[in-house]
Amino acid sequence: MARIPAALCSGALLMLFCAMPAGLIAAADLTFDVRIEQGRVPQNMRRIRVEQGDAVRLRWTTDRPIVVHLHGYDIQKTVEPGKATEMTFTAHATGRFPVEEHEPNARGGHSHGEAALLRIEVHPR
Ligand SMILES: [Cu+2]
Repeated sequence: MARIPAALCSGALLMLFCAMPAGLIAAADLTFDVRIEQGRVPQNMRRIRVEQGDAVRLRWTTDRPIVVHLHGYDIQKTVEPGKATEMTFTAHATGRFPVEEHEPNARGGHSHGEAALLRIEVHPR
């Protein structure tokens, strides 16, 4: 597990913290409000950056019913107009994880929209 670099660990008060895995003391609770309009997310929300161990909450709203799927973490939610729908997870796995729209198809499976709604980047701590 990642530890805080020793250079940052001067002083007796920090000793206790520095003995702990960095993820335990620095993880953040992060909430992102994501508005979908006509199946798209505003440009400035298409890349969400978090750090490993963060508790992440996405609060989705939409102007039409839509099914969103966070790949990798494999969380799927149906979002309806008029109420926020939450998607929560702890960012254990690092990497880039797209959230895509799921569209039912004729064979009873699903397909994805042409582009990801957004990507979540989980950076190593
Ligand atoms: Cu999917």
